[in-house]
Amino acid sequence: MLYSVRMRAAQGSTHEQGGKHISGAERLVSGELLTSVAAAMLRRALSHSRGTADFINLTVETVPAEAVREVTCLPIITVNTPDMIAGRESAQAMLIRAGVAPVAAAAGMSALAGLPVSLRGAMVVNAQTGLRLDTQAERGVRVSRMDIADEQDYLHWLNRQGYGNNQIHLREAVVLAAKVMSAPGMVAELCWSDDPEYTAGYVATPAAYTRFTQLKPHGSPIGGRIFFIQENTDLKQLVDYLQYQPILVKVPAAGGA
Ligand code: WAQ
Ligand code: MG
Ligand code: MG
Ligand code: MG
Repeated sequence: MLYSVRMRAAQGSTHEQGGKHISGAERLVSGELLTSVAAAMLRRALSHSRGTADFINLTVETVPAEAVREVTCLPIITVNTPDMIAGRESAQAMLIRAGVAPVAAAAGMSALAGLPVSLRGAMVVNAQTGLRLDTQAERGVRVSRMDIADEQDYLHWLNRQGYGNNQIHLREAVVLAAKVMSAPGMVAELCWSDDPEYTAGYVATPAAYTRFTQLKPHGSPIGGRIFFIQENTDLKQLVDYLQYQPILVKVPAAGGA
């Protein structure tokens, strides 16, 4: 038996009543870790760079171990971009190489760049037309029920590539991207953080998780994600998979990166 632990925190009022999204997190852990993981999520909501939460929703649900599927995380590539403009150009080019139509890549990029406030989840966008398919407005689709299969293996794998212990954004994003790219019909993902001090973002494709060191202006509290999907994808099945399919992410077999 595993536990899905999900947290969402807002300021001003609840998310539903228009409060400002502060922080969210999702884990899939064993019973021994449950209380410490839940406590860490509360701490995170109460001391976040986006502000202090005054509404926190913490949800714990059991997940049968038989339902869990394993996926392998993507190789990580870092591209040092001199500024945000160069970063966005490179990211857009990478989306197109992954099979997103140029018009859809451009539409996605401007949708994310033009957000008035952060989304809490991701926009799902048609990779051919660039049209947004989910109807969830500022909520977006929130991926959950995923985690690292073995924390020590994962930290070693990251360390060997020069990604240290404190890179919590990277650690979480690599796990999320692994689940997202394993979903049926997924073409690519584009992301940058809503944490004001965190300018890096990434494009995930079936081949790699490519980070760009600057995808948004330093100090901007607006971030989000876009999932570009194939035209004929069953949207309900896809969203179900992203929200409910329990996934544990393992590192590539030794010998790989
Ligand atoms: N499911 C769907 N969308 C999500 C989720 C989720 N579980 N978590 C976050 N988002 C969306 C939401 O719109 C947030 O506003 C946005 O992503 C950014 O979330 O150095 O830290 O947690 O390699 O701030 C990327 C680069 C960091 C890491 C991303 O995102 C690296 C990051 P944050
Ligand atoms: Mg978050
Ligand atoms: Mg996050
Ligand atoms: Mg954030």
